[in-house]
Amino acid sequence: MKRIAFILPLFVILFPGFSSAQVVVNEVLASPSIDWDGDSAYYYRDDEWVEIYNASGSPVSLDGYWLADADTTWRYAFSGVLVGHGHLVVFGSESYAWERENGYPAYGLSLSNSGDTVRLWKFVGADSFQVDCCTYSGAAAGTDRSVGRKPDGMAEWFIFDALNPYLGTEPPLGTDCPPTPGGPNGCATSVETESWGSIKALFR
Ligand SMILES: [Ca+2]
Ligand SMILES: [Ca+2]
Ligand SMILES: [Ca+2]
Repeated sequence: MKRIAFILPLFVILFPGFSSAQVVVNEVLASPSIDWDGDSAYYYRDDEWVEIYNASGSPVSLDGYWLADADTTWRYAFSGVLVGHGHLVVFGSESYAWERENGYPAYGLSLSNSGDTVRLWKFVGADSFQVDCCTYSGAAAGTDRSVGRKPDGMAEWFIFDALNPYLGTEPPLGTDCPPTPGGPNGCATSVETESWGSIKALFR
């Protein structure tokens, strides 16, 4: 027991920004104005989304992971396996379909545009506990802005506001990066562009 008690604080000291949960809420888009779920139609309920992320390097079974809103109304139950460092998005349309299928109040993810809380729970046998929780502000829920961890899985949150710049100085701050449902948070690296640039430079 003593050894565990020692290792944990050491881990926190070495990785102070790292979230201790294995699967975390990684990015949230509460106020869509475009077709984010790809069904060729915009709908305020269906095009909201929540991204989860496996912060570990190993696959995690998502059986028993449930998504809930501020007052712990169940919005979605995950299944399948999330690969190490993998991202998974739940759109409002999927949440709505799950609620209807399973007899829950059907409102989709129900992410308020004036600030809200997203909860990730885990059921293990008869036990259940909250794995992760994200409360966002109204500024972070501006139209087509997402709010999330950067880098993925870490403790610091930013606004991904390329589609609707957030100029405020109150954190979480804007990044000029676009929302990234299902992909790493932040601006995509331009490795390919840079490589091509350096090849061209050789022939100048
Ligand atoms: Ca909303
Ligand atoms: Ca849509
Ligand atoms: Ca993302």
